[in-house]
Amino acid sequence: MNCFVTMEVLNEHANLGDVIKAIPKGYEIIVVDDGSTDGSGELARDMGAKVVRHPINLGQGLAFVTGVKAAMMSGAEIIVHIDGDGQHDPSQIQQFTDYLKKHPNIDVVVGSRRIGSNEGAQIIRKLFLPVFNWVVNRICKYEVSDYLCGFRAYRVSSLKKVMHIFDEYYNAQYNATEMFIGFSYHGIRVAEIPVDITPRKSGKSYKGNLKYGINILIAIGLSLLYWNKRRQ
Ligand SMILES: Nc1nc2c(ncn2[C@@H]2O[C@H](COP(=O)(O)OP(=O)(O)OP(=O)(O)O)[C@@H](O)[C@H]2O)c(=O)[nH]1
Ligand SMILES: [Mg+2]
Repeated sequence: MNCFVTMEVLNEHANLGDVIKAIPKGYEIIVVDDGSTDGSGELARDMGAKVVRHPINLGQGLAFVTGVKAAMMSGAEIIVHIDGDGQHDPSQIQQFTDYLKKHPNIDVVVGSRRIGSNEGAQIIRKLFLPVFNWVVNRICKYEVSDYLCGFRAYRVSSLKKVMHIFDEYYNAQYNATEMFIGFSYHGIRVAEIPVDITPRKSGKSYKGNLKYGINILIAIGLSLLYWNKRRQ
């Protein structure tokens, strides 16, 4: 199967080299350079990744969409998404693709920091993420423990069913909620595996806590409206 790894980077020069180096052999790598000014894109290109560049910063959610489109156009069948900030362990990529290969009835595998280790998280996130997770599980009828974890693998066939949501409405930074609600409307089966999240070695999170929480609430509301409208 054609397996791709995609990631978005905004000024991650100090972290990106270690991430790319640790990606197992056999995966095509697509890096979306989301308007970096520190040479992140050039570094990725020098290390053999395909780089798509946004000349201005559009946000992680939109950069994810660019990465998915680039991978689809290159013939991807499975896409593993990983952050470029070094918080995920690239050696775990193979566990995601192995899972999909062994379980033909599963379409999306999401990493879980709650069943893995989560020393990289801020306390406030540890408190409110389970609440959002509970709400989205009730809506989707999934039983995942950490749907907002960015370390995931998708069959491209499942992404094709939900990507149109980003043509009509999008949140520049976030897209997990929209996709998961879409997956559930399409009967797409989701499983989870434990992953380990470590603190960033360099730089700090671009996402604040209050802004993050409010945006997820907005995403839940708008996704419900969007997907319910399509059902009628
Ligand atoms: N937040 C943010 N991240 C971006 C953007 N463009 C690309 N990224 C990349 O998206 C990845 C995740 O960014 P982070 O800000 O660390 O967000 P996160 O890891 O989802 O959340 P934290 O738990 O707060 O670290 C990194 O590789 C960033 O470089 C952007 O506009 N905003
Ligand atoms: Mg991060």
